[in-house]
Amino acid sequence: MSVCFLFPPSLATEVSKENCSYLNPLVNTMVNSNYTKGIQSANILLTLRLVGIQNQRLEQQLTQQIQEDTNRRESEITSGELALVILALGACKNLDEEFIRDAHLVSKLGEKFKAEIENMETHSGNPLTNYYQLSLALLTLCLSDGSYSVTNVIPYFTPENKNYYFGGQFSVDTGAMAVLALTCVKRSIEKEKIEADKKDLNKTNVYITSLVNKILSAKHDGLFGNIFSTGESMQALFVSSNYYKNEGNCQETLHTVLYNISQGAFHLPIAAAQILPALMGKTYLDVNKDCSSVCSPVKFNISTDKPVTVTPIISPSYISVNYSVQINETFNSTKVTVRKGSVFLDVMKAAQKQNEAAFRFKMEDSPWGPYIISVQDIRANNNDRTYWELLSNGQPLSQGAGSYVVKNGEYLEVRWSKY
Ligand code: CBY
Repeated sequence: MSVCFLFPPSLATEVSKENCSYLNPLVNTMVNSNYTKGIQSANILLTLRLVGIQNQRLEQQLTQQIQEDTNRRESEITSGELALVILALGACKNLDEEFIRDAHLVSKLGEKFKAEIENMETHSGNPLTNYYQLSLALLTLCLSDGSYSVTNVIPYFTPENKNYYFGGQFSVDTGAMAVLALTCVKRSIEKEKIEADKKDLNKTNVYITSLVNKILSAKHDGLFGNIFSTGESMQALFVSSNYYKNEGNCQETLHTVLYNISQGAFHLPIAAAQILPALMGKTYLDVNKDCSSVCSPVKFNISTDKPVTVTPIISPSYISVNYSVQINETFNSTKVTVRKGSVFLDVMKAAQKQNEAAFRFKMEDSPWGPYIISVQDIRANNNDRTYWELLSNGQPLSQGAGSYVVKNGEYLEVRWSKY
Protein backbone atom coordinates (compact mmCIF):
# COMPACT_ATOMS: atom_id res chain seq x y z
CA MET A 1 0.00 0.00 0.00
CA SER A 2 1.23 3.43 -0.76
CA VAL A 3 1.76 5.70 2.16
CA CYS A 4 -0.42 8.76 2.14
CA PHE A 5 -0.29 9.38 5.84
CA LEU A 6 1.49 12.22 7.42
CA PHE A 7 1.84 9.75 10.25
CA PRO A 8 2.02 6.17 8.95
CA PRO A 9 0.62 3.94 11.71
CA SER A 10 3.77 1.83 11.88
CA LEU A 11 5.88 4.87 12.60
CA ALA A 12 3.40 6.44 14.93
CA THR A 13 5.61 6.25 17.98
CA GLU A 14 8.66 7.57 16.23
CA VAL A 15 7.00 10.40 14.48
CA SER A 16 8.64 13.70 15.00
CA LYS A 17 6.82 16.38 16.85
CA GLU A 18 7.30 18.84 14.04
CA ASN A 19 4.76 17.11 11.81
CA CYS A 20 2.04 17.89 14.32
CA SER A 21 2.67 21.57 13.92
CA TYR A 22 1.65 21.44 10.25
CA LEU A 23 -1.80 20.51 11.47
CA ASN A 24 -2.06 23.23 14.10
CA PRO A 25 -3.99 25.63 11.87
CA LEU A 26 -6.66 22.96 11.28
CA VAL A 27 -6.97 22.12 14.95
CA ASN A 28 -7.13 25.75 15.96
CA THR A 29 -9.81 26.48 13.38
CA MET A 30 -11.95 23.69 14.81
CA VAL A 31 -11.32 24.59 18.42
CA ASN A 32 -11.76 28.35 18.15
CA SER A 33 -14.86 28.81 16.08
CA ASN A 34 -18.09 29.81 17.72
CA TYR A 35 -20.47 26.91 17.74
CA THR A 36 -24.09 27.91 17.95
CA LYS A 37 -25.63 25.44 15.56
CA GLY A 38 -25.50 22.14 17.41
CA ILE A 39 -26.05 19.66 14.63
CA GLN A 40 -23.70 21.42 12.29
CA SER A 41 -20.88 20.85 14.71
CA ALA A 42 -21.34 17.07 14.81
CA ASN A 43 -18.73 16.80 12.09
CA ILE A 44 -16.28 18.77 14.22
CA LEU A 45 -16.88 16.68 17.35
CA LEU A 46 -16.49 13.50 15.29
CA THR A 47 -13.09 14.62 14.03
CA LEU A 48 -11.85 15.90 17.40
CA ARG A 49 -12.60 12.52 18.94
CA LEU A 50 -11.40 10.41 16.02
CA VAL A 51 -7.99 12.06 15.92
CA GLY A 52 -7.70 12.02 19.71
CA ILE A 53 -7.68 15.72 20.47
CA GLN A 54 -8.68 15.96 24.08
CA ASN A 55 -10.33 19.17 25.03
CA GLN A 56 -12.95 18.33 27.62
CA ARG A 57 -14.54 21.71 27.87
CA LEU A 58 -15.10 21.92 24.14
CA GLU A 59 -16.28 18.32 23.87
CA GLN A 60 -18.81 18.91 26.60
CA GLN A 61 -20.06 22.09 25.02
CA LEU A 62 -20.42 20.47 21.60
CA THR A 63 -22.08 17.36 22.99
CA GLN A 64 -24.63 19.37 24.89
CA GLN A 65 -25.51 21.53 21.90
CA ILE A 66 -25.80 18.53 19.61
CA GLN A 67 -28.10 16.73 22.04
CA GLU A 68 -30.32 19.78 22.56
CA ASP A 69 -30.63 20.43 18.85
CA THR A 70 -31.31 16.78 18.08
CA ASN A 71 -34.20 16.78 20.53
CA ARG A 72 -35.55 20.10 19.34
CA ARG A 73 -35.29 19.53 15.59
CA GLU A 74 -36.06 15.85 15.58
CA SER A 75 -38.56 15.71 12.73
CA GLU A 76 -36.76 18.11 10.38
CA ILE A 77 -33.28 16.70 10.91
CA THR A 78 -32.01 15.08 7.70
CA SER A 79 -30.62 11.56 7.31
CA GLY A 80 -27.02 12.71 6.94
CA GLU A 81 -27.25 15.08 9.89
CA LEU A 82 -28.62 12.36 12.13
CA ALA A 83 -25.90 10.01 10.91
CA LEU A 84 -23.23 12.54 11.86
CA VAL A 85 -24.83 13.04 15.27
CA ILE A 86 -24.67 9.30 15.93
CA LEU A 87 -21.12 9.00 14.65
CA ALA A 88 -19.97 11.98 16.72
CA LEU A 89 -21.70 11.05 19.96
CA GLY A 90 -20.77 7.38 19.63
CA ALA A 91 -17.17 7.90 18.54
CA CYS A 92 -14.30 6.28 20.40
CA LYS A 93 -16.22 4.51 23.15
CA ASN A 94 -17.46 7.31 25.34
CA LEU A 95 -20.39 7.93 27.64
CA ASP A 96 -22.63 9.75 25.16
CA GLU A 97 -23.61 6.34 23.80
CA GLU A 98 -26.31 6.42 26.42
CA PHE A 99 -28.02 9.32 24.68
CA ILE A 100 -27.96 7.46 21.36
CA ARG A 101 -29.62 4.49 23.02
CA ASP A 102 -32.19 6.39 25.11
CA ALA A 103 -33.27 8.57 22.21
CA HIS A 104 -33.41 5.54 19.85
CA LEU A 105 -31.32 7.42 17.34
CA VAL A 106 -30.21 4.38 15.35
CA SER A 107 -33.73 3.14 14.67
CA LYS A 108 -34.75 6.70 13.81
CA LEU A 109 -31.90 6.81 11.33
CA GLY A 110 -33.24 3.58 9.84
CA GLU A 111 -36.55 5.36 9.29
CA LYS A 112 -34.90 8.41 7.73
CA PHE A 113 -33.01 6.10 5.39
CA LYS A 114 -36.24 4.39 4.39
CA ALA A 115 -37.87 7.76 3.74
CA GLU A 116 -34.99 8.70 1.41
CA ILE A 117 -35.56 5.51 -0.59
CA GLU A 118 -39.33 5.97 -0.65
CA ASN A 119 -38.84 9.46 -2.00
CA MET A 120 -36.69 8.01 -4.78
CA GLU A 121 -39.49 5.63 -5.68
CA THR A 122 -42.06 8.43 -5.95
CA HIS A 123 -39.88 11.25 -7.34
CA SER A 124 -38.08 9.81 -10.38
CA GLY A 125 -35.17 8.44 -8.41
CA ASN A 126 -34.45 11.61 -6.42
CA PRO A 127 -33.82 11.18 -2.69
CA LEU A 128 -35.01 13.72 -0.10
CA THR A 129 -31.44 14.97 0.29
CA ASN A 130 -28.60 13.48 -1.74
CA TYR A 131 -26.34 10.44 -2.04
CA TYR A 132 -23.65 11.93 0.18
CA GLN A 133 -26.18 11.85 3.00
CA LEU A 134 -27.56 8.45 2.01
CA SER A 135 -24.03 7.10 2.14
CA LEU A 136 -23.43 8.68 5.54
CA ALA A 137 -26.65 7.08 6.73
CA LEU A 138 -25.74 3.64 5.40
CA LEU A 139 -22.25 3.94 6.88
CA THR A 140 -23.70 4.79 10.28
CA LEU A 141 -26.35 2.06 10.21
CA CYS A 142 -23.62 -0.39 9.34
CA LEU A 143 -21.22 0.81 12.05
CA SER A 144 -23.87 0.89 14.76
CA ASP A 145 -25.53 -2.41 13.87
CA GLY A 146 -28.74 -0.76 12.74
CA SER A 147 -31.19 -2.66 10.63
CA TYR A 148 -31.10 -2.53 6.86
CA SER A 149 -31.42 -5.17 4.20
CA VAL A 150 -28.23 -5.59 2.20
CA THR A 151 -30.11 -7.17 -0.70
CA ASN A 152 -32.55 -4.26 -0.94
CA VAL A 153 -30.08 -1.46 -0.33
CA ILE A 154 -27.00 -2.39 -2.36
CA PRO A 155 -28.62 -1.98 -5.82
CA TYR A 156 -29.20 1.73 -5.09
CA PHE A 157 -25.45 2.21 -4.83
CA THR A 158 -24.57 1.10 -8.34
CA PRO A 159 -22.06 3.61 -9.75
CA GLU A 160 -24.42 4.13 -12.68
CA ASN A 161 -26.97 5.79 -10.39
CA LYS A 162 -27.49 9.40 -11.47
CA ASN A 163 -27.25 10.61 -7.87
CA TYR A 164 -23.46 10.25 -7.98
CA TYR A 165 -23.36 12.96 -10.64
CA PHE A 166 -23.99 16.69 -10.59
CA GLY A 167 -24.42 18.21 -14.01
CA GLY A 168 -22.99 15.02 -15.51
CA GLN A 169 -19.83 15.28 -13.39
CA PHE A 170 -18.92 12.59 -10.86
CA SER A 171 -19.20 14.02 -7.34
CA VAL A 172 -15.99 12.85 -5.71
CA ASP A 173 -17.22 13.73 -2.20
CA THR A 174 -20.27 11.54 -2.77
CA GLY A 175 -18.29 8.67 -4.26
CA ALA A 176 -15.82 8.72 -1.38
CA MET A 177 -18.57 8.55 1.22
CA ALA A 178 -20.22 5.69 -0.68
CA VAL A 179 -16.93 3.75 -0.75
CA LEU A 180 -16.67 4.12 3.03
CA ALA A 181 -20.26 2.92 3.48
CA LEU A 182 -19.94 0.01 1.05
CA THR A 183 -16.64 -1.05 2.61
CA CYS A 184 -18.29 -1.22 6.01
CA VAL A 185 -21.10 -3.32 4.52
CA LYS A 186 -18.60 -5.58 2.76
CA ARG A 187 -16.71 -6.18 6.01
CA SER A 188 -19.96 -6.94 7.86
CA ILE A 189 -20.91 -9.50 5.23
CA GLU A 190 -17.48 -11.12 5.40
CA LYS A 191 -17.66 -11.33 9.18
CA GLU A 192 -21.19 -12.69 8.86
CA LYS A 193 -22.46 -9.86 11.03
CA ILE A 194 -25.27 -9.27 8.58
CA GLU A 195 -27.36 -11.48 6.38
CA ALA A 196 -26.50 -11.45 2.72
CA ASP A 197 -25.90 -13.84 -0.10
CA LYS A 198 -22.91 -14.30 -2.33
CA LYS A 199 -24.36 -12.10 -5.04
CA ASP A 200 -24.61 -9.17 -2.62
CA LEU A 201 -20.96 -9.48 -1.70
CA ASN A 202 -19.96 -9.64 -5.36
CA LYS A 203 -21.98 -6.58 -6.20
CA THR A 204 -20.55 -4.68 -3.27
CA ASN A 205 -17.02 -5.49 -4.42
CA VAL A 206 -17.74 -4.48 -8.00
CA TYR A 207 -19.28 -1.16 -6.95
CA ILE A 208 -16.41 -0.33 -4.60
CA THR A 209 -13.84 -1.03 -7.32
CA SER A 210 -15.65 1.10 -9.85
CA LEU A 211 -16.18 4.01 -7.46
CA VAL A 212 -12.53 3.92 -6.40
CA ASN A 213 -11.52 4.07 -10.05
CA LYS A 214 -13.74 7.09 -10.57
CA ILE A 215 -12.11 8.82 -7.61
CA LEU A 216 -8.66 7.99 -8.96
CA SER A 217 -9.53 9.36 -12.40
CA ALA A 218 -10.64 12.62 -10.80
CA LYS A 219 -7.05 13.19 -9.63
CA HIS A 220 -5.46 16.46 -10.74
CA ASP A 221 -2.22 17.84 -9.31
CA GLY A 222 -2.44 15.46 -6.39
CA LEU A 223 -6.01 16.40 -5.45
CA PHE A 224 -9.00 14.10 -5.80
CA GLY A 225 -11.81 16.23 -7.20
CA ASN A 226 -10.85 19.48 -5.51
CA ILE A 227 -9.14 20.45 -2.28
CA PHE A 228 -12.39 20.01 -0.31
CA SER A 229 -13.07 16.47 -1.47
CA THR A 230 -9.50 15.23 -1.08
CA GLY A 231 -9.62 14.32 2.63
CA GLU A 232 -12.60 12.04 2.38
CA SER A 233 -11.26 10.60 -0.88
CA MET A 234 -8.04 9.70 0.94
CA GLN A 235 -10.12 7.91 3.57
CA ALA A 236 -11.90 5.97 0.83
CA LEU A 237 -8.57 4.97 -0.72
CA PHE A 238 -7.10 3.91 2.64
CA VAL A 239 -9.94 1.48 3.38
CA SER A 240 -9.92 0.00 -0.10
CA SER A 241 -6.18 -0.25 -0.50
CA ASN A 242 -6.33 -3.70 -2.03
CA TYR A 243 -8.41 -2.30 -4.87
CA TYR A 244 -5.65 -0.13 -6.18
CA LYS A 245 -2.07 -1.17 -6.54
CA ASN A 246 0.84 1.21 -6.63
CA GLU A 247 -1.30 4.24 -7.09
CA GLY A 248 1.70 6.50 -7.25
CA ASN A 249 2.55 9.74 -5.74
CA CYS A 250 0.79 10.15 -2.48
CA GLN A 251 3.54 12.55 -1.54
CA GLU A 252 2.19 14.91 -4.15
CA THR A 253 -1.24 14.82 -2.48
CA LEU A 254 0.24 15.42 0.94
CA HIS A 255 2.41 18.24 -0.32
CA THR A 256 -0.49 19.99 -2.04
CA VAL A 257 -2.75 19.62 0.99
CA LEU A 258 -0.10 20.95 3.38
CA TYR A 259 0.52 23.88 1.06
CA ASN A 260 -3.22 24.62 1.01
CA ILE A 261 -3.32 24.47 4.81
CA SER A 262 -0.59 27.09 4.95
CA GLN A 263 -2.60 29.24 2.54
CA GLY A 264 -5.67 29.17 4.77
CA ALA A 265 -7.82 27.08 2.41
CA PHE A 266 -9.38 25.30 5.39
CA HIS A 267 -10.53 28.37 7.29
CA LEU A 268 -14.04 26.92 7.63
CA PRO A 269 -14.24 24.55 10.61
CA ILE A 270 -16.14 22.00 8.51
CA ALA A 271 -13.39 22.03 5.88
CA ALA A 272 -10.76 21.47 8.57
CA ALA A 273 -12.84 18.68 10.11
CA GLN A 274 -13.18 16.85 6.79
CA ILE A 275 -9.48 16.85 5.92
CA LEU A 276 -7.87 16.19 9.31
CA PRO A 277 -8.74 12.49 9.89
CA ALA A 278 -7.06 11.39 6.67
CA LEU A 279 -3.93 13.38 7.45
CA MET A 280 -3.65 11.49 10.72
CA GLY A 281 -4.23 8.14 9.09
CA LYS A 282 -7.79 7.77 10.39
CA THR A 283 -11.04 6.97 8.63
CA TYR A 284 -14.67 7.08 9.69
CA LEU A 285 -14.51 3.27 9.86
CA ASP A 286 -12.31 3.68 12.96
CA VAL A 287 -15.02 5.27 15.14
CA ASN A 288 -15.68 2.12 17.13
CA LYS A 289 -12.06 1.75 18.17
CA ASP A 290 -10.23 3.39 21.01
CA CYS A 291 -8.95 6.60 19.55
CA SER A 292 -5.56 8.02 20.25
CA SER A 293 -3.25 10.40 18.56
CA VAL A 294 0.42 10.82 18.04
CA CYS A 295 -0.01 14.54 18.44
CA SER A 296 -2.31 14.72 21.38
CA PRO A 297 -2.60 16.31 23.79
CA VAL A 298 0.69 18.10 24.32
CA LYS A 299 2.10 18.02 20.82
CA PHE A 300 -0.70 20.01 19.32
CA ASN A 301 -0.17 23.59 20.05
CA ILE A 302 -3.77 24.50 20.71
CA SER A 303 -4.19 28.18 21.24
CA THR A 304 -7.41 29.38 22.72
CA ASP A 305 -6.60 32.97 21.81
CA LYS A 306 -8.52 34.31 18.89
CA PRO A 307 -6.28 34.77 15.89
CA VAL A 308 -5.26 38.35 15.47
CA THR A 309 -6.98 40.04 12.60
CA VAL A 310 -5.12 43.01 11.26
CA THR A 311 -7.40 45.90 10.49
CA PRO A 312 -5.77 48.14 7.93
CA ILE A 313 -5.72 51.79 8.93
CA ILE A 314 -5.77 53.02 5.37
CA SER A 315 -9.19 53.85 4.02
CA PRO A 316 -10.77 50.89 2.21
CA SER A 317 -10.41 50.65 -1.51
CA TYR A 318 -13.27 49.64 -3.77
CA ILE A 319 -13.62 47.35 -6.72
CA SER A 320 -16.40 46.92 -9.21
CA VAL A 321 -17.78 43.68 -10.55
CA ASN A 322 -20.50 42.60 -12.94
CA TYR A 323 -23.33 40.59 -11.52
CA SER A 324 -26.16 38.80 -13.26
CA VAL A 325 -29.04 36.50 -12.53
CA GLN A 326 -29.81 34.01 -15.28
CA ILE A 327 -33.12 32.18 -15.53
CA ASN A 328 -33.28 30.12 -18.71
CA GLU A 329 -32.76 32.64 -21.55
CA THR A 330 -33.42 35.68 -19.38
CA PHE A 331 -30.60 37.76 -17.90
CA ASN A 332 -30.73 40.58 -15.37
CA SER A 333 -27.34 42.24 -15.17
CA THR A 334 -25.81 45.09 -13.24
CA LYS A 335 -22.52 46.53 -12.13
CA VAL A 336 -21.87 46.89 -8.41
CA THR A 337 -19.14 48.46 -6.35
CA VAL A 338 -17.98 46.69 -3.22
CA ARG A 339 -15.07 46.92 -0.84
CA LYS A 340 -11.93 45.09 -1.79
CA GLY A 341 -11.96 41.71 -0.04
CA SER A 342 -15.74 41.32 -0.34
CA VAL A 343 -17.27 37.91 -0.90
CA PHE A 344 -19.87 36.81 -3.46
CA LEU A 345 -22.65 37.30 -0.91
CA ASP A 346 -21.72 40.99 -0.45
CA VAL A 347 -22.15 41.47 -4.19
CA MET A 348 -25.57 39.81 -4.08
CA LYS A 349 -26.61 42.07 -1.21
CA ALA A 350 -25.41 45.19 -3.00
CA ALA A 351 -27.31 44.20 -6.14
CA GLN A 352 -30.43 43.49 -4.12
CA LYS A 353 -30.22 46.96 -2.64
CA GLN A 354 -30.02 48.46 -6.14
CA ASN A 355 -32.91 46.51 -7.58
CA GLU A 356 -35.04 44.47 -5.22
CA ALA A 357 -37.29 43.02 -7.95
CA ALA A 358 -34.47 41.60 -10.06
CA PHE A 359 -31.97 40.59 -7.41
CA ARG A 360 -33.86 39.66 -4.25
CA PHE A 361 -32.72 36.36 -2.77
CA LYS A 362 -32.99 34.15 0.30
CA MET A 363 -30.37 32.01 1.95
CA GLU A 364 -30.09 29.32 4.58
CA ASP A 365 -27.29 28.45 6.96
CA SER A 366 -25.29 25.38 6.11
CA PRO A 367 -22.11 23.98 7.64
CA TRP A 368 -20.28 25.46 4.64
CA GLY A 369 -21.79 28.92 5.14
CA PRO A 370 -24.80 30.56 3.50
CA TYR A 371 -26.55 28.46 0.87
CA ILE A 372 -28.66 30.41 -1.66
CA ILE A 373 -32.10 28.82 -1.70
CA SER A 374 -34.05 31.28 -3.81
CA VAL A 375 -33.60 34.21 -6.15
CA GLN A 376 -36.64 36.24 -7.29
CA ASP A 377 -38.67 33.78 -5.18
CA ILE A 378 -37.70 30.89 -7.43
CA ARG A 379 -36.73 28.18 -5.02
CA ALA A 380 -34.27 25.29 -5.30
CA ASN A 381 -35.95 21.89 -5.03
CA ASN A 382 -34.32 18.48 -4.53
CA ASN A 383 -37.26 16.65 -6.11
CA ASP A 384 -36.60 18.49 -9.37
CA ARG A 385 -32.80 18.58 -8.88
CA THR A 386 -32.88 22.34 -9.28
CA TYR A 387 -30.50 24.80 -7.57
CA TRP A 388 -28.90 28.20 -7.90
CA GLU A 389 -25.44 27.70 -9.32
CA LEU A 390 -22.68 30.22 -8.60
CA LEU A 391 -20.30 31.10 -11.42
CA SER A 392 -17.40 33.40 -12.16
CA ASN A 393 -16.53 34.25 -15.75
CA GLY A 394 -18.74 31.34 -16.79
CA GLN A 395 -17.02 28.77 -14.54
CA PRO A 396 -18.78 27.16 -11.55
CA LEU A 397 -17.21 28.11 -8.22
CA SER A 398 -15.80 25.58 -5.79
CA GLN A 399 -16.65 27.77 -2.82
CA GLY A 400 -19.93 29.07 -1.47
CA ALA A 401 -21.32 32.61 -1.49
CA GLY A 402 -19.96 33.38 1.97
CA SER A 403 -16.38 32.32 1.17
CA TYR A 404 -15.57 33.25 -2.41
CA VAL A 405 -13.62 36.53 -2.48
CA VAL A 406 -14.44 38.53 -5.60
CA LYS A 407 -11.96 40.29 -7.88
CA ASN A 408 -12.14 43.59 -9.71
CA GLY A 409 -13.79 43.34 -13.14
CA GLU A 410 -15.03 39.82 -12.60
CA TYR A 411 -18.29 38.55 -14.16
CA LEU A 412 -20.29 36.93 -11.39
CA GLU A 413 -23.48 35.04 -12.00
CA VAL A 414 -26.16 33.03 -10.25
CA ARG A 415 -27.81 30.66 -12.69
CA TRP A 416 -31.01 28.62 -12.33
CA SER A 417 -29.64 25.13 -12.99
CA LYS A 418 -30.29 21.41 -12.80
CA TYR A 419 -27.76 19.05 -11.27
N1 CBY B 1 -23.66 17.37 3.28
C1 CBY B 1 -24.35 17.52 2.19
O1 CBY B 1 -25.49 17.09 2.07
C2 CBY B 1 -23.65 18.16 1.05
C3 CBY B 1 -23.02 17.11 0.15
C4 CBY B 1 -22.21 17.70 -0.99
C5 CBY B 1 -21.76 16.56 -1.94
C6 CBY B 1 -21.00 18.52 -0.43
C7 CBY B 1 -20.75 19.57 -1.54
C8 CBY B 1 -19.78 17.67 -0.11
C9 CBY B 1 -19.33 17.75 1.35
N2 CBY B 1 -18.12 17.36 1.60
O2 CBY B 1 -20.04 18.15 2.22
C10 CBY B 1 -22.91 18.78 -1.84
N3 CBY B 1 -22.08 19.81 -2.02
C11 CBY B 1 -24.18 18.71 -2.43
C12 CBY B 1 -25.03 17.47 -2.28
C13 CBY B 1 -24.74 19.78 -3.18
C14 CBY B 1 -26.19 19.79 -3.72
C15 CBY B 1 -27.12 20.24 -2.56
C16 CBY B 1 -28.60 19.92 -2.79
C17 CBY B 1 -28.93 18.50 -2.39
N4 CBY B 1 -29.46 17.72 -3.29
O3 CBY B 1 -28.71 18.09 -1.26
C18 CBY B 1 -26.06 20.83 -4.87
C19 CBY B 1 -27.29 21.65 -5.18
C20 CBY B 1 -25.64 20.10 -6.16
C21 CBY B 1 -24.87 21.66 -4.37
N5 CBY B 1 -24.09 20.95 -3.50
C22 CBY B 1 -24.67 22.97 -4.73
C23 CBY B 1 -23.51 23.69 -4.44
C24 CBY B 1 -23.38 25.12 -4.84
C25 CBY B 1 -24.15 26.02 -3.82
C26 CBY B 1 -24.64 27.32 -4.44
C27 CBY B 1 -25.71 27.96 -3.60
N6 CBY B 1 -26.95 27.93 -4.09
O4 CBY B 1 -25.47 28.51 -2.56
C28 CBY B 1 -21.82 25.31 -4.87
C29 CBY B 1 -21.36 26.67 -4.34
C30 CBY B 1 -21.32 25.04 -6.30
C31 CBY B 1 -21.66 26.15 -7.31
N7 CBY B 1 -20.67 26.58 -8.07
O5 CBY B 1 -22.76 26.59 -7.43
C32 CBY B 1 -21.37 24.10 -3.97
N8 CBY B 1 -22.43 23.22 -3.82
C33 CBY B 1 -20.10 23.88 -3.46
C34 CBY B 1 -18.93 24.78 -3.82
C35 CBY B 1 -19.80 22.78 -2.56
C36 CBY B 1 -18.44 22.59 -1.90
C37 CBY B 1 -18.19 23.61 -0.78
C38 CBY B 1 -16.73 24.03 -0.68
C39 CBY B 1 -16.54 25.30 0.12
N9 CBY B 1 -15.34 25.55 0.53
O6 CBY B 1 -17.42 26.05 0.36
C40 CBY B 1 -18.53 21.07 -1.45
C41 CBY B 1 -17.68 20.71 -0.24
C42 CBY B 1 -20.08 20.91 -1.19
C43 CBY B 1 -20.50 21.38 0.20
N10 CBY B 1 -20.64 21.86 -2.20
CO1 CBY B 1 -22.35 21.51 -2.88
C44 CBY B 1 -18.11 20.22 -2.67
C45 CBY B 1 -16.65 20.39 -3.07
O7 CBY B 1 -16.30 21.37 -3.67
N11 CBY B 1 -15.79 19.45 -2.76
C46 CBY B 1 -24.11 16.60 4.58
C47 CBY B 1 -24.88 17.44 5.58
C48 CBY B 1 -25.21 16.63 6.80
O8 CBY B 1 -24.18 18.58 5.93
